[in-house]
Amino acid sequence: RLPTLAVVGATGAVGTVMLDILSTRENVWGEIRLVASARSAGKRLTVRGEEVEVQALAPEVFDGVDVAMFDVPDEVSKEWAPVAVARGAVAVDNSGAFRLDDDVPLVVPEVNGEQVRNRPRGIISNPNCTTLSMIVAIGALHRAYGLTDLVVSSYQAASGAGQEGVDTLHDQIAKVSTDRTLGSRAGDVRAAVGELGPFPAPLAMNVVPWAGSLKDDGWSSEELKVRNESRKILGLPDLRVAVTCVRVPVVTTHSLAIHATFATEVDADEARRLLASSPGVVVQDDPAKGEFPTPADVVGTDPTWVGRIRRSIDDPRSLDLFLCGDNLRKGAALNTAQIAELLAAEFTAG
Ligand code: 2RA
Repeated sequence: RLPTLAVVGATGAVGTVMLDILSTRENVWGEIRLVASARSAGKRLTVRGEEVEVQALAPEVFDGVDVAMFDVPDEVSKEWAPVAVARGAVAVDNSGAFRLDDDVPLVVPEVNGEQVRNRPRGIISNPNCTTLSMIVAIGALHRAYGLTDLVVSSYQAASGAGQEGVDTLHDQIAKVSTDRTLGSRAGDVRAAVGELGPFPAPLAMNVVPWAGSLKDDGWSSEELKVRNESRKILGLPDLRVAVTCVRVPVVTTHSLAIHATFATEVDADEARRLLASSPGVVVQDDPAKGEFPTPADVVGTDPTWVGRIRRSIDDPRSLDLFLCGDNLRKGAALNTAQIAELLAAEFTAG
């Protein structure tokens, strides 16, 4: 018997990408049940070429389910993932509700896939999209050189803030696109865009050094997630991490500029070769030909794209690089699907 999968949050931004991913990857599932809030119940969505009716979230929808994926807000996961587990499912959760729980593994299959078996609560967490956009490449470099310090600046896409973020960016771009005088006086873009939506400043014609909520000492929740999740996934509880998260006027695909320091000396050509041979990573690094990853070229693809790989001028143990990853695919739905596939293999093997 092929295992039964429930997709909770099937109608959201990540849920929509999930249905596409489930329709194009190898089919390892028997029944796929689509679940969402009562508001979306009754809608019909296509997965694997078949229309499936969305069911309202309720304890009974988990009966007979082997794996339940959650792409819902933290408070919904917190309440409902344990319900799915109590009904016999393993929960794979893409919210922040359980990521730092010691009894919940935080899994990236290319980096620490073996951790899926270590799940005392029956829950496995999927990392935040910003961590996920870099961690496959960083994990490969860590295996070779032993990571000691990570300095990260993110360039995060609007879709990280959901459909409202995407709609706000498009609305703002439409409002600033015809006035060619804009961008030359302080406040003129702010006056032109009107609604800020989920962002604290205009996103069109701008960059915004903020994502998430305010935490102690001026750090944002997003910056702390990148630090704490990287430490947990890499198994480096003392890793020194400094992060500045910035939102940029890109619809989808997060980019990160990284300065990584290792225990041993590094070599840029060797790093390029080992990244190029790592599953889930593509190296695009020929600046003489104008070749490096950009979000506009990477969006819609699965791998982490890495370029601008340089050995630090001042420290032979440090690498500087730039990478891009689709925040809705590897950054969310794809990684969740990969974790679920590891579970499906367990169930199928009996
Ligand atoms: C963002 N990482 O980009 C968040 C979404 N999970 O805002």
